[in-house]
Amino acid sequence: MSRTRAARDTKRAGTPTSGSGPVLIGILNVTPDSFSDGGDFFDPESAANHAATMLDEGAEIIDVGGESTRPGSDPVPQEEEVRRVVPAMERILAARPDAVISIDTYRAETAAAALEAGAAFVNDVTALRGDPRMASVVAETGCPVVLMHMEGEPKTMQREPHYEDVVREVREFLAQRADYAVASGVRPENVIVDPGIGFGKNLEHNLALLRDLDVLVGLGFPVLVGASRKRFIGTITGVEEARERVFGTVATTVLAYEKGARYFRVHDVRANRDALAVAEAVLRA
Ligand code: HH2
Repeated sequence: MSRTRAARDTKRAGTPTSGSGPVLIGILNVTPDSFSDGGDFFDPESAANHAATMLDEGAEIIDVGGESTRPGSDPVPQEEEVRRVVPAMERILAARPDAVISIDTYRAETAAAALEAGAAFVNDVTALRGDPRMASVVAETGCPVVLMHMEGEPKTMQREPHYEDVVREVREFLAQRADYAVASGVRPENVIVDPGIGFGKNLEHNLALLRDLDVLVGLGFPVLVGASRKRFIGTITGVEEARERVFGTVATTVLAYEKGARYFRVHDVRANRDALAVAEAVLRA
């Protein structure tokens, strides 16, 4: 067994999904066009430096993505996605061999390349619908997978999203996708579900999902929330600049934690870590 593979398997066995308490996932967008930090970490060295900072600030997982899924974005070719994420991951793992890395992709080939390079998690915004081979890659590797709800696709998803009952529909979708994952050989304890804040949802939909997050927690899988710096926070606060939406983001993190969410995918690790530490202390007092 290669050293990378041995280290990776040890990490998978001890992934934070098996513990308790909130888990912060630091976002690393190796893209030129992400909505809040596009271009900032496009070269492997700045990506690795930023990952190290987020790990030092309290992130337990680094989520590496090579394609923006912001509203209106276009897909990038699969080979280009691999060219972006794998060198960044290798650089991170060379500097921090214990880092737990998640790969943010819906493509099986990209996931397989990232897992081979040492990733321990797959974050699939299409919940295994984007590529028919993704479920078997995840099942064969035995790694945790995030199944996210998205209505439509990034290019068009924010054009008048519509639901009869957004919470019920998202719950049903996630239950079905979890069933599909398990039927495809993914272990139930490796399934994480995510309402997909901002993915085919207007302000009202996002607020309903955050308010009723306990309904999704009731599915019995750990819940991940990715609200960091998103548009709806700017709509509420009037903060136009995405990277300045940290205070609004922290409010979503604390409320979601109180409702039972377990994973928090954030850009600003330190602010969310401190907020979660205080929230956890109060809830456990
Ligand atoms: N949000 C984004 C990307 N990936 N994955 C999960 N599981 N949940 C999310 O809410 C989520 C996600 C979008 O945010 P970001 O990565 O900051 O932007 P971009 O897609 O423009 O790179």
